[in-house]
Order: sequence, then C-alpha cells, then structure tokens
Amino acid sequence: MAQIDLGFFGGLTVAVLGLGKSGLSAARALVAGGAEVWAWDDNEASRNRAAAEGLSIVDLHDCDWTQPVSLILSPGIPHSFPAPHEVVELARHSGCEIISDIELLARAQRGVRFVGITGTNGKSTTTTLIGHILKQAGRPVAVGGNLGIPALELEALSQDGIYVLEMSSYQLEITRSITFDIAVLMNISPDHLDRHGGFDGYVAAKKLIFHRQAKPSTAIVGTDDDTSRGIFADLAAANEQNVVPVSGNAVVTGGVYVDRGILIDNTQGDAEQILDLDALANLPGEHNAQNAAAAYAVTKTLGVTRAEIIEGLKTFGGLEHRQEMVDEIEGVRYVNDSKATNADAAARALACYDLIYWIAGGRAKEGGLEGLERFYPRIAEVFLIGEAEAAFASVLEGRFPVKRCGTLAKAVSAAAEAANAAQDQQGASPVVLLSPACASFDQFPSFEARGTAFKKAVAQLRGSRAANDDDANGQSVGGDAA
Ligand code: UMA
Repeated sequence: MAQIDLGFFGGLTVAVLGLGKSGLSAARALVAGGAEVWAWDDNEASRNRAAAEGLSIVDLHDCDWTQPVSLILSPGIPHSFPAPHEVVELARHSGCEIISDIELLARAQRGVRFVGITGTNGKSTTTTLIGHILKQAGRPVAVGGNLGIPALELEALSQDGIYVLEMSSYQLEITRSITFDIAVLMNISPDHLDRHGGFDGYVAAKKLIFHRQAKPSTAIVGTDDDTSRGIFADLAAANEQNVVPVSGNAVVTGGVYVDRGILIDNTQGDAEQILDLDALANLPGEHNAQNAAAAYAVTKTLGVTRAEIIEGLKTFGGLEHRQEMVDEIEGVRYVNDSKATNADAAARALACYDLIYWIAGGRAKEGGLEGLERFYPRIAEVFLIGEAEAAFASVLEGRFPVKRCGTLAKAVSAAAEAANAAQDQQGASPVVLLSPACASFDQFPSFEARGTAFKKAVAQLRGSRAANDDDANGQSVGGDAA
C-alpha cells in the first residue's frame, strides 16, 4: 500500500499535540516525509508509547514556538470552547497555523476526488455504505476520517481515486483547504455544544463541509430536520454548487427519498423507483432510509450505475455495534446496538422492532430516557444494567416488567429467558436489543468493548442451547435403546 507522502514538510519543524489515533498517524507520516516532529500528549503513558517507537517528545508548553511551521491538533483537543488548550494559545500567539491530519491529506493528495460526510447521526453508516458501493463497483476508494481510520493511514490514491471521509464538527473547524467534490450533511441536532460555544457554533462548524464549493461540486443535504432544511434552502437559493435534497420520509423535489420503504430517485422529476429497502436486513428503520438515500445520491453523482448501486445496497453488511444482527436463536433475534450512547440514538433502534426485550443502562447522559416514551408500546420487558439502574427503574417501573440485572451477562441471560417464553406463548417474533441509551464507561472501557461483551454472551447462549439439544437428543437415544 502506497503511503501518503508529506515530503513537502521535509526539513521543517512541525508540532503534533495529542498522540491518539490521529496524532500518532500524523506524526509518523510527517517523520516519513522528512519533517522534524515535536510530539506531545498530556498523558504520560501516551508520551511513553510514542517515545518507544522513536518519536521525539518535546514539551509544547515550554518550547521555542518560533520554530514549528504548523501545529497538528488532534480533533478531541479544544482550540476555542470551552477554553483553548494552553498549547493552542502558544501556537496562536506565535502565528503558527493550527490544522488537522485531514488538512495534511488534502494538501498531499491533489487531483483526486474528496467526498465528505457530516451530520449528528448516521454519518458513519452513510460513509461506510458509500465506500462499500464504490468498492463493489470497482472504483479506487479509501474510506476513513472520524469513522476510525485516521486520514494519514489511508492509502495514497492515484488521480482517479476517491477519498470518502467522515468529518466531525471538530475536524471541520481545523481543516482549512479541502473543498469537497461532494459534501453531505445528514442532519443536525444539539451535540458537542460545549466545544462549539452553543448550538449556533455547532451548526456553523457543520456548514464548513460546504466551504468553497462551486459547480460542478455537489452538496447533498438531508431535509428531515428543521435546521438542515434551512441550510438546504439557503444553499439552493445561493446556487453556488449543485444542491440535492435527500429524505428518509418525505417526497423531495429534485432529490432522492424513501416512500414506504421504496428508494426513489426524483432527481429528474420522474420519481423512478430504485429498490425496496424493507427487504434489506442491514439497513432497518427510517434513519437508514435517509442514509441509503444519501449514499445513492453520492454514488450516482460519481457516475456509478443504478445496477451497481443496487448491488452495493443489497450486499452492505452494516456496521459493528450499530443495530448489528448478532444471531437468531430459536426464533429470538439478538441485536447489538452498543453505539447507542444516548436516548436519541436508542430511539432509532427502538423504532425498528415490535416485541422488544430491551437491555438498557450504563452511565446516563443528561436527559436520561427523555423522548423514548413513544416507543414504550413496543417494549415487552426491560433489563437494566450499570450506574443508571435505579434512575431508569424509577422512570420505567409500572409501564412494563423491569428487572435490575447489574451486569450485561446477567441481562442477556434474563432477556433470553423472557424472550423465549414469549416466543413459546405468543408465536411472536421477539428481539433482545442492547441499545443502552448510556455511555459504557461505568463498566466497560468503550462502547465497542460493551458490544463485544454482548456478542460473547450471545455466543455462549448459542453454545449452551446446542449443548442442551445434544443432551436432550442423547437422553432420547438412550431412552429408545432402553
Ligand atoms: N489529549 C491531550 N490533551 C488534552 C486532551 C487530549 O494531550 O487536553 C490527548 C489524549 O491524551 C489522547 C489524544 O489527545 O492521547 C486523543 O486525541 P483525540 O481525542 O482527538 O482522539 P484520537 O484518538 O486522535 O481520535 C480522533 C477522533 N476523536 C475525537 O474526535 C474525540 C476519533 O473520533 C477519530 O476516529 C480518530 O481521530 C481518527 O480520525 C471518535 C469520536 O468520538 C470516534 N469522534 C466524535 C464523535 O463521533 O462524536 C467527534
């Protein structure tokens, strides 16, 4: 795999603050390009890891700021709100530019195409889906950004290549020179407000995805929430780039939408039916309808044929920890939605199933379970875990049976037992759903670890069911013989 070449920084001093995923990959690529890298992280263990692989650790709180030409800032480190990091202030004071790892990718890879996807929810699925459709269609593509693969770990693509980048509001604010050939805004609801000085600041950061776009560049804008609808109207009125609306639930003129599960291309005004999304296992729910509409609009704009897009949508495997279908055991489906760390995200999963054995809890977010009341008729029983157990129980008890399980393993086994009983009694189609509406940090290092623990518990369940079946068969064989 050819690496991104940052040779244009050769011989220059570059400071890197934050040695997590993005900072480390930037530091490595800069060293490979011949830069003198001053690397720093406020966490000692991170500094030691970086030093062990040969990076020069320099305390950026106490160095000669006339030397570095750039500060590569990790997206999680504040530069403005709630207060700028001290190193950012020092860099600013000396006139040193403050940029992201994605800015470095944009400067290194000229002549290729860039697709950027942002939005409060759905951006990871849409980014992955677009990448999948393009790969299936044989296009040279690299997919990363906020999604998890940092920009400078992506392959260096040649001129016909396409970078598909999930862009967070944090990354957009420190990525200056990129102009996306196709920029996608999925939706906006309040998030990360502390980092943007409030909702207006957050919206302003999201709008940077359209920065400097001019025709033939294209803006693809979700119109399912008021804020994004307003942005769509402004862009359409300004007429600077092509603007395509997408919706998961409403007819849009000149755009792509989903009506009763059918994906419809109305870009030419003829409402062409493309595909029945309800038949796809890995894109359930209205939110995924909007994701599919956006992915269709992007890939069609890139010249992918209708047949290729349909093939890509049909073969999409979904994302780990996001409504991930783990297994179906004796008619009970087990769904891992560990990524649902707040009520809004859990709502998306709760909307998709009718007989839910819901595993919730962890470290509660502000607002707790607010907004989920409309899904209560779909819930058969709740199994609570973690710190939020008592608070959630006080909200939910009396509406349906609530079990306080403490741990995820106990919750899985209790939910399985209850769902199996329902299956026996009602012939219904129960779903055991881990969609916690909470952060994981009270019991797990990350939402990924929590989802992995859920999958392990389900695998054990399958193992024990298989063992029970063997025992039962063995006994009946023995019985026959006797
Ligand atoms: N650090 C300091 N000083 C500080 C704060 C942090 O030195 O004051 C150090 C930490 O000790 C740590 C490093 O900075 O070593 C972490 O930097 P980071 O938080 O920017 O995390 P990375 O590992 O570089 O991951 C980042 C994105 N993280 C954030 O934006 C918070 C990842 O998005 C992204 O996948 C990755 O780059 C690759 O591009 C994650 C995320 O949570 C998934 N994103 C937010 C979201 O989706 O809501 C925006």
